[in-house]
Amino acid sequence: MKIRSDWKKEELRAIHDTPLLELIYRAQTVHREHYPANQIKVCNLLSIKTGGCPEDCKYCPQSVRYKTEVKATPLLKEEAILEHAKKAIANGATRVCLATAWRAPRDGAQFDAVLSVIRKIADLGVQVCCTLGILNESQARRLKEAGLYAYNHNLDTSREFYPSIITTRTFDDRLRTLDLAEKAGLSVCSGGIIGMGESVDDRVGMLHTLATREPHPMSVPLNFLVAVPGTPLEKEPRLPVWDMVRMIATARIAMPRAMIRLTAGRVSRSVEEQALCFLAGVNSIFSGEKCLTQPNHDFDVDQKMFELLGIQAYVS
Ligand code: SAM
Ligand code: DTB
Ligand code: SF4
Repeated sequence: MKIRSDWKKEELRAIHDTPLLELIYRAQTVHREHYPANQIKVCNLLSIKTGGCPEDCKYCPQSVRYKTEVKATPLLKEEAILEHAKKAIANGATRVCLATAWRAPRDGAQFDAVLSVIRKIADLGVQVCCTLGILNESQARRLKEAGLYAYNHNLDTSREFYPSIITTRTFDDRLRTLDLAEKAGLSVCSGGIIGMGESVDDRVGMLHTLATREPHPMSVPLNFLVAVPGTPLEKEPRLPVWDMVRMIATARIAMPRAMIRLTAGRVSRSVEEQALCFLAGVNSIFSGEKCLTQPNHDFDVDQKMFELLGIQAYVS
């Protein structure tokens, strides 16, 4: 089937609302046309600069505005980052993603240190991704020159709901960074969070923005909100897995070639729930003991799940 970037919001809403079993069947059918069955890409995340962020993203325990257990720490040393990356590679990760609690990188010693470590991790033979906030053109270019493979920058939610979640930067700022990353030749990774109190129209709206980009993002991370104590969203109710399954399946059908990544929130989900997500079109996860600041399944736990489900690590 042709890859489309001309989706109407109503079409995506109709797909999203399809009876569940038919929706999963459709998504799995599309999945198998574009990707091998039973294979999941394993990525690994590392927060290289934690906490102390000036932004006000209501879900985030790293914002200085909220009183959470996260302590601000300086940029990790290169050796510590490399050691972490080597361990992830030894455990089967084929992509390592480095994250900083920054609004945007500031040019100078810290950004240069990030460029240097990207080069060294890329030399280990793995895809390197990073998520450093808002980029300008020269930063995007220098990241590419340093050997960066992908840039992660999430839309997080719909254009309409966005101001209820973040006020310190706009939805259009986000789109601009994605455009710059793409122009610099970086693979674009962009998705969002569900379970923040948004409506179904907001969820579909976010997918619509992603699926009408040309080309589509190569990776679409979908996070379950981790409701962290101290953040304004700490009391948000736990989301039924069916909501995530519908999002994943709609994303898979609308963006058949994208890697759909099940990201934050897996630790509080059973193997059965995760298997439903795989069936609906997920073909990538983050593995390793931490997401950024919150717990995640370590490699051995995911390995057991893979054995149980007969899944192999997808190498791309
Ligand atoms: N500071 C940079 C930025 O925001 O662009 C990069 C790191 S930021 C933590 C990366 C993404 O993590 C956010 O856009 C959001 O989608 C996700 N995230 C952060 N906290 C989360 C939470 N509590 N639950 C789910 N996803 C979360
Ligand atoms: C993404 O979409 N989710 C990851 C990664 N990209 C950077 C981050 C999840 C963070 C979850 C909360 C925490 O661990 O602090
Ligand atoms: Fe800062 Fe990123 Fe957290 Fe927003 S999501 S508060 S920009 S670290």
